[in-house]
Amino acid sequence: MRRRTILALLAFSIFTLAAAPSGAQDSKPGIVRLRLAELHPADHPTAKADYEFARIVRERSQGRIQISVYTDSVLGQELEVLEQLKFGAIDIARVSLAAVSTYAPRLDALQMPYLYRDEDHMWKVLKGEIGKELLASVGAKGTGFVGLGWFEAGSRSFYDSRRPLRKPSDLAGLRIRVQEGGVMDELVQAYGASALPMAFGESYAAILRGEVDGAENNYSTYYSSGHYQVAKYYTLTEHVRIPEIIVGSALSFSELPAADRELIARSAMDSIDYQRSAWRDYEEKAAVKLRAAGVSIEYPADPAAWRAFVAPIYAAQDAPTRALVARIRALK
Ligand code: BDP
Repeated sequence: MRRRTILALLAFSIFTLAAAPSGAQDSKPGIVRLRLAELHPADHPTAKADYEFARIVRERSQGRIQISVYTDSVLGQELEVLEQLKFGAIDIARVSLAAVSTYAPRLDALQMPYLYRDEDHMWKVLKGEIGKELLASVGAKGTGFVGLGWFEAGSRSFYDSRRPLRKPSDLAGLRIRVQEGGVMDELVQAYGASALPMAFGESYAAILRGEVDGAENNYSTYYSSGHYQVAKYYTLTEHVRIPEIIVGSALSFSELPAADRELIARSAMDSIDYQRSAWRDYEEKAAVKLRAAGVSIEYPADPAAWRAFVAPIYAAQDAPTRALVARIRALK
């Protein structure tokens, strides 16, 4: 409650400072200052790539467009950040695609469990026609957003505080934190567990207090968030790849000339390779640190048993989502 009040005040004060388009009210004429919200700490590969994105933008604009990166959720949790993007209090956010899918439902297709053959397949989708169409759907009239680019987020797996999850029925009866927005609740329920949607920043305490038994996330975030300290059984179910997305505020962007909007969007796409390589490095380091911390990391003995639950989730999607899934699957 108290935290929310502080956040609301913070949002308000930022709003009053930034009600005018960020650049236009800068004291130095011609300088455009933009704020980017990031949930992760500064050494997380995704946050590092935010800085790289800001560097590229600054370099290409010869110092004219300056993006300040705010890490560690200081500007709010993801859904709060998206609300602030709508009225231009925040100009850019790096968030999980699941959060944005609340506003751009076509993104549901990218959250289907066991969708891709592998990481390269996902990147073929994101960097190709489908990725372009989906970024456009994020920027459709009325959403309040502009879709700028994608980042890697590995694959997500389940972890819990009770026991290794050796087979799907080990999840039965557990309470699992899921992202707010997105379709992961359907999968968790299919495995017989209860899905508790919750802001990411609240999940560590919720596991610690025993309000939930576990959660699901990628290796890097499981490590960087310290969740491994309170839920030490990590089972590599690798049930979904949910990429990160970089979104702009349609309001802030409407104040920029088209050339600047293009420069920023191109720079977001051009920071992907840096981010993917930072991601790989960090994942390797996280794996070593997790093992050293005594975390139990197991591959399921029978991966097919986990996959056997997902068909009804695909079948429950609307026709446009199912059509997109078919195109994704057909992409070689
Ligand atoms: C992490 C994403 C972050 C999400 C978080 C979550 O990087 O954007 O908010 O998962 O589970 O992997 O909410």
